[in-house]
Amino acid sequence: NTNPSTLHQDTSEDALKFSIAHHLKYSQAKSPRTATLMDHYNSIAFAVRDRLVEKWIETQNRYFTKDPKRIYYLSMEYLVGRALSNYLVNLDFKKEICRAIEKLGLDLERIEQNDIEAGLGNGGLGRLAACFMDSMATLGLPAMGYGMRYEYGIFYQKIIDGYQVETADNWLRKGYPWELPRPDYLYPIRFYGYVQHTSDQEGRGICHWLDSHDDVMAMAYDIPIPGFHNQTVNNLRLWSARSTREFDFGSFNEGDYVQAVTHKHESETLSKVLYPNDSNMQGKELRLKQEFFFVSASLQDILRRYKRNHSTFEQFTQKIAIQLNDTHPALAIPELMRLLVDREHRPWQEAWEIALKTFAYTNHTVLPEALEKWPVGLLQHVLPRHLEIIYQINQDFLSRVQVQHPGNPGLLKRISIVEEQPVKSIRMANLAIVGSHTVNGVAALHSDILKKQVFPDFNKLFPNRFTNVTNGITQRLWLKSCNPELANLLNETIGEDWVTDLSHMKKLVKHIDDASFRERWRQVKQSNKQRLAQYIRVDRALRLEVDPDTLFDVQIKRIHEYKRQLLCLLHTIVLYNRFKENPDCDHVPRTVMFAGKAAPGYEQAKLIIKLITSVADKLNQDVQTAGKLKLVFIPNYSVNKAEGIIPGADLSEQISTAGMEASGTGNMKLALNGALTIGTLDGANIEIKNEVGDDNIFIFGLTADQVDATKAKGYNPRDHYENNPELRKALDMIRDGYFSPDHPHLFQPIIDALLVQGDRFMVMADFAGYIEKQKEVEALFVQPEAWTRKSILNAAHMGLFSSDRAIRQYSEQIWDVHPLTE
Ligand code: DL6
Repeated sequence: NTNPSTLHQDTSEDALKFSIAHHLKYSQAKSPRTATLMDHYNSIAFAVRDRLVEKWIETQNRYFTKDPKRIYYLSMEYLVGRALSNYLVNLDFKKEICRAIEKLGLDLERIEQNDIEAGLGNGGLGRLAACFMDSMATLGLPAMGYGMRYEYGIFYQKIIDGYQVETADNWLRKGYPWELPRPDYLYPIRFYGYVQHTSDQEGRGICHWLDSHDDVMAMAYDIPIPGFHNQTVNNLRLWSARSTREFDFGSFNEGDYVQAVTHKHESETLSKVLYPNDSNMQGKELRLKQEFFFVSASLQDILRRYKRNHSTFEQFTQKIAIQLNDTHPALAIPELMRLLVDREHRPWQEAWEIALKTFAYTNHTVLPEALEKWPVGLLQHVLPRHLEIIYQINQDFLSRVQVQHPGNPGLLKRISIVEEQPVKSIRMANLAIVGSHTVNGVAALHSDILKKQVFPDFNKLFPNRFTNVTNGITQRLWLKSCNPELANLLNETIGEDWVTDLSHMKKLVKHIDDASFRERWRQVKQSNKQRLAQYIRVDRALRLEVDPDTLFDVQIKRIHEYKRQLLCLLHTIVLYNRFKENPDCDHVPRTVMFAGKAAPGYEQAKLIIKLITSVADKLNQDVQTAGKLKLVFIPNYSVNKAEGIIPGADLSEQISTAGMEASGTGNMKLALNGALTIGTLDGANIEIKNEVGDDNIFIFGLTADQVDATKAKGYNPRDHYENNPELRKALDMIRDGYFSPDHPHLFQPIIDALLVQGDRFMVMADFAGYIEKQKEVEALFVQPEAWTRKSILNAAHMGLFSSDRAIRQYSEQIWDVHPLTE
């Protein structure tokens, strides 16, 4: 097929071959002789993209003509992972493209090594947004994601001398063939200046935002998001900062050319880099500007689209739902008010009613240090009009409450959007709650804690506002794509429906007594473990021999004290000591694996990485324990690394202090791939336990209530140290430099946090229970049949944890947005 009008829709092997060759020549200007792997990658990407474009345009046309209610998902982060492999999962011509690539004499595996990974997120929150985009398209929902096109995504983690060293992730350096620049979607974003109020001839107030400066333009880049084997291709629109000067050639001509170019450079720093903190609010001016930049561009774009079909705002809330992914986009609330009141001249009250019916807010953390607060002084300086609007929203809100609850200044102080002490600040969570019709947590326990402990006053004031939507993951990436052997076994055993309806996994229960099925299940796991072992053996940063017959014990997530990598590490040291003291003991051989990044400014987390790598150095060289215990820190954890590790895991470590992990989603990915969980009653672990049954999960430790009660009683972590000889020995080794002979006091801050500063995350209190549970894990692991049964049961009961279910719940219960497929 060489007919240009139909070629791009033709997904036959021949047409794809033709397209790839065509793009090599005409998009890359290369011949097969001079082409690099990257050229081939780009040619394949363009051939695939061509075939998405047709459906992409059709989908957008359908939305335009049918004008359904749309959901706009606002998120500062999207951790989408590798592009080509991602697209291949959902395309209904995967076989054809693979064959076309092969016929052209190309090696897909090598080409995929060049696949570009967009790391535009820190961790759970960003990966959730990416899973949600996949589910929205697969369900055929009229949805659009808005985010930031950071030039540098999450930093690249190297381990040098055992320490984390960050380098910049310049993911765009070779171009990104999947995105389409849209220089025609361009919005001015203003900063600074001051506000002046005047009135028009009829005496109505008019507000002027004057003398703004350092303004920038937001330019759109679009990335297609195809649903799985369907007709929907949604849009992920990411904003990039451009200098206003670039579009104002006059100023170049005014004289100072160099100054003008310098200014251009400075304004473009706005979308340069993703802030690498996932649980700590830093209060930096650049971050505030990024948040506003992204929100303002998205809202201007949403309004422009709405106004194409509507001349009044009457239908706004029947056509538009906006989900705020945490408070990072919460400035959308005052920004929508500004656009409606100042620009569209709608009365304040009408604008407020619109805003309230439009926004919903998802909270992702209860850690106080992660809750965003912006100093009033900074807001006044950067966004003077928005501060006024926030004050007005707060005043209206507090006046209403005062009428309902007179004489309660304590209440007003607690719920106020403005915090007076220690630094006068805007509480973004309070703003998001007051300005949203629905607020949700991301797991049952988390939503409960939000209602009862974090925002109890709001819950009383707005009893119907708070709800729960437990997180989910897309099985297309986290099973079908990352674990093809297991996917094939499932297809043969229960059919392929699980790909779009994960509840079908429960059909596996019927096969649990089939010994040959169990054998095949084990073989799949073993083969995945071998692949993982091979990676660890050949990876240049690791080069370590690990035995795939050992128990693969995995903790992969951001490094944070509340996630308690230390607990897992202490257990590893205990095992080491036991093996050394009693070489004949019958402990099960293990390979403990960690992976995760620490926020660059989070010293304690970085020291934990150094401790892990130091223990690993000692332990992996010890001939006495060789073959029994290995410890691996896999550097630069990313979506792609997770895809490699998860299918090979036996044991999933989900051991956060109860009450602190909002949900977790790694817990779901690992269980779906047949790992058994050792975990606390925290986040979604509780729901996983309810689904898989108490006998199929290893639960230990204090509950969230017990954590509070223990702290209230006066918790003394030293008691545990003094009364538990194995714990004491492990800590003494760390303290006395056993793992850091050249710097004996290197790890003192870790010891101090546990024993001197009160052990905020209750590592000591949960230690004994954890160690005991690990014995149960071992006892089961030596019975492969019993282990396999539980592994199958875990995967079988993961139906609830599909992001398809989560998105269905959001769309029906919160957004009132419905599939539009034709
Ligand atoms: O909801 C997604 C994910 C949860 O699964 C994790 O439990 C939670 O820690 C994470 N939160 C963040 C913090 N961001 N903020 N704010 O990433 O969200």
